[in-house]
Amino acid sequence: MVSFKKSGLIVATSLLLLFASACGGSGSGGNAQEPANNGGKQAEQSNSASNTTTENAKDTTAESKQIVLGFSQVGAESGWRTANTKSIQDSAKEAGFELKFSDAQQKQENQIKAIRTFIQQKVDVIAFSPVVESGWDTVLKEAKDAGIPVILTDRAVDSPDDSLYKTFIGSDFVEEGRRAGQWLVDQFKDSTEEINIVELQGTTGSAPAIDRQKGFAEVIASNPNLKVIASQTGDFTRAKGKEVMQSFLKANKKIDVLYAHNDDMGLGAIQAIEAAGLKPGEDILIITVDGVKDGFVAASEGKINFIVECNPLLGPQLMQAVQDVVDGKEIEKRIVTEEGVFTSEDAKRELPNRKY
Ligand code: GYE
Repeated sequence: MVSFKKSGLIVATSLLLLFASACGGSGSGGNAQEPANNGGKQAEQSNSASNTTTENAKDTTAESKQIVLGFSQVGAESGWRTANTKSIQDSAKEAGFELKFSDAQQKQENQIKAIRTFIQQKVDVIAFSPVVESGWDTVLKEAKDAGIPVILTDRAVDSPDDSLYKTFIGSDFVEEGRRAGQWLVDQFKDSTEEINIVELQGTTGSAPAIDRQKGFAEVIASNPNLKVIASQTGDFTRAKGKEVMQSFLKANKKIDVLYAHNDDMGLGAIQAIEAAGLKPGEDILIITVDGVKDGFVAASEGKINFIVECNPLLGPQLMQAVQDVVDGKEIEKRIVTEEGVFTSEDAKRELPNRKY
């Protein structure tokens, strides 16, 4: 096993809390100025608003008919997802929207069905977090033809036709992978021995799994000693994370580092590592992504060494985008969320402030 360099940790710690560094901004802006096409819905709405008697004549929007938002969620696979769902439900309530919420249980076919139902119900806006990147063009065209604007949240689609959605609100997953890789590169910059890494990937074909792998691989390539010796999906769940880590441990004598694409898989893997009589965070260094409370607890105990934050609280930004689309305002084609990174030391400090 590789001894963990404390000095490196301290240096990393002092460099951290890079909130809003690479993210926080408006993205490329390439098509950012594309006018929102509301397919005639806005006209309908302002007509009905003008028929409504208002107490405050100036505030016509507040008197408009209630906005109906259809939202298709991936599932309930992780702590991140639970926090994301709550954020969406709370923010819709706060915004005064009617939310039609559908849980796809991690199945694309369920999401497609839900979107078709929303189209039939003539909701004002459809938002969804696509479980995988591919295979959305047909149903998105159906929404477009029905004049219902679509907003992507959390995960992207790989469709070349970006007129099929108004915006994509979410993290830069490649950057998250790079941050994970950079921490590792920094830890082992003076090391001459081979470092064996195992990787627990997220759901196969999902944007965060593809991008977190890509960003990580890109950065660790700078040090040929850093070798990914096994990489398999754990579907973003604790149970699968544990199961796959067990098989990694069986098949490989020397594992120095675990990179898990989310906290939940990392937490499952910790159970497997402990059951094998090893110390997570010492015998095997652990890097995860998300930063949910349970991840923070494990990090503050030294079992996770480094967490790359991925913010699930997308509700307020989503509701703002929904309102803007309904109002016919121009919105950015890409809205990137702000996030940071945390070592065990940071996690100890931050834990009491963690909201999810
Ligand atoms: O990291 C993971 C969840 O799409 C960003 O999905 C999200 C990911 C998150 O299951 O925990």
